[in-house]
Amino acid sequence: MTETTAAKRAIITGITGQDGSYLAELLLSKGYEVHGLIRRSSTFNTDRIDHIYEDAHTDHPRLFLHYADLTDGSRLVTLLSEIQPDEVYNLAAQSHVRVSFDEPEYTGDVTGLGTIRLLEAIRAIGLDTRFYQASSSEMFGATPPPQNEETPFYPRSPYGVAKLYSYWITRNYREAYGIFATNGILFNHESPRRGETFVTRKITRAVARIKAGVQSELYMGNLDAVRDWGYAPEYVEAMWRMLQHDEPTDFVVATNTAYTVKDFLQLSFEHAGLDWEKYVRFDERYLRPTEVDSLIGDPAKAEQLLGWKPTILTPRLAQIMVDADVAALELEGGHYVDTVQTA
Ligand code: NDP
Ligand code: GDR
Repeated sequence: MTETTAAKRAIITGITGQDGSYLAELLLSKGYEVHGLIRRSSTFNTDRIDHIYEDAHTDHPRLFLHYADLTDGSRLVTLLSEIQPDEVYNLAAQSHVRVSFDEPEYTGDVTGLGTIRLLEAIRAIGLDTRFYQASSSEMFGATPPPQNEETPFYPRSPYGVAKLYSYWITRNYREAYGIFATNGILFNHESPRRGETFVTRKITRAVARIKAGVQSELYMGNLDAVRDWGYAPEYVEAMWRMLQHDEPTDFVVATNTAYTVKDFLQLSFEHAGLDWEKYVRFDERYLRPTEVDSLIGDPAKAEQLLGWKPTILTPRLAQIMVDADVAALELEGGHYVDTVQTA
């Protein structure tokens, strides 16, 4: 007799985002049934997952999409009780730091209170599930590097403050109710799927356009900020490993390397044979009222307890992203649609 084990069932909030799309791929490759929460939008917003979507009418689909929003608590209760997931990955957020200064209340509602709505749904239903919270190095803010799990927090934006609420409420529900709830404190991680208004993608997309002759200048803010940039597909592997660990605890995920925005400009432009100083201009609208000067993470705990180690570091990352943007532009025949960028 053959023994069959039921596939694990996971919910991913933020499945249409950079990380959600890579995590969905990873879980599907491991045999999971994946349920993604998506927002209703007036235009399609599933570009990053279209290649893995299976029509519900096909035989045995394993990816299901449900309309939901982190501001709608009753919808979360309904969905969680219907789906009965083994694992919940909370990746949804208003995730742009600069935008959080423009929309602080909304950011608090989604990026902060959204997490308690999910955790309350789990508690109220009495679900036996494992919970992953997408915490951020932005919580360290003004505390100097290197940062690890013991470093004191000092957030510097409405986004960072909202993430800190989510971090603590995740710990509180773990301690108060015994929920298997884990914080992954992830440092910046990028990929060709990175949103176009984050600094790395803004740069690599501009490099492709400048090389193709469809853009002549790139307006930027603070070039001196130091970041620890890793590769998103490797970071979603760390998320999954956290929920397979035998006990819930919090982990820093980072590469322990440091580059400035200026370094990233240089690496990206040079890869395309261009001199960044000829094209980059300053625009103060890209500055933040309070900046996070330097984030460099120490991932020793993740390496020791999860066996997780990054292999793609910033110089290679810049090349991967430039190559992908150059290829995407060629595919579109050089006619990249110009979009309005205010962040
Ligand atoms: P993205 O901005 O690419 O994706 C955010 C996701 O959240 C999108 O799917 C978005 O939907 C969804 N979302 C936004 N608002 C709501 C809402 N009100 N209700 C439901 N869903 C919503 O982020 P990343 O993939 O880069 O990051 C994933 C998570 O990890 C985020 O929480 C981010 O803050 C956090 N993080 C990211 C780091 C990074 O370097 N990338 C580092 C540390 C933490 P839509 O597509 O419709 O906009
Ligand atoms: P960050 O990422 O704020 O670290 O948050 P972002 O790429 O937006 O900025 C990184 C650094 O670059 C500087 N910068 C600019 N940034 C943008 N976006 N646009 C510019 O033109 C520009 N010029 C200079 C910024 O001032 C900053 O110092 C990201 C997000 O993914 C969060 O959700 C996540 O939690 C953290 O990383 C870890």
